[in-house]
Amino acid sequence: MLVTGFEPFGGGARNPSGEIAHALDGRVIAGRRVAGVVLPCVFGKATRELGRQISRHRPAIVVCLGLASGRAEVTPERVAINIEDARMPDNAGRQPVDRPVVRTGPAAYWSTLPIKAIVAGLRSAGVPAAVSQTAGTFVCNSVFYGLMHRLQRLPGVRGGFVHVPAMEESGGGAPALPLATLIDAVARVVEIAVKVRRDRRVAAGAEQ
Ligand code: PCA
Repeated sequence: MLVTGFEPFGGGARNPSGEIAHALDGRVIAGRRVAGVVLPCVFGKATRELGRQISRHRPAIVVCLGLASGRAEVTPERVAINIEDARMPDNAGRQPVDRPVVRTGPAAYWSTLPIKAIVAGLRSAGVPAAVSQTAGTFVCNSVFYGLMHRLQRLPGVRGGFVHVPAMEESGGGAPALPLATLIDAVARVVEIAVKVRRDRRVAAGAEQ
């Protein structure tokens, strides 16, 4: 199992996604050892680092995490799109506009995580959750697309992306959950991803 998060970006002091990955590093969930890694919030560099970590750990499942400030729910992403379009600079000052992630790649890739089962499992544990239909066009979507592009060559390895809300510990006015709740939620996501191979067939928003 590989779980990744990001370093802080956009002037934020902390990023729950990286802290969750760090907290889960070395844990055993559903019999699988988790490697937790923090990626730089830099277009291209983050995806290359993810690739190195996949080669190193040879995971059966990859769950990439990112912060979606403003969202109140844990949101497994349905689809990665082949575009980078940044409304603010990444941590290296890069700000691509209308640039494909992979020049010769298809328009989009679907997550191969059981996103509906994940939403239902989180809700039944009392964690607000919803399927998201877009991971945006910043570094998170770029890493998600790069992940799914790479997994085309690794049959049997499943993966996807989950955005998390801000954490209460950061303060500020954004909707937020305690970091401990987010860590538990992602542990549950990992467990569901291991156990559920065929997703539930129920419309997004009607998972429970
Ligand atoms: N969230 C940003 C990039 C890094 C992160 O944690 C995003 O949603 O693209």
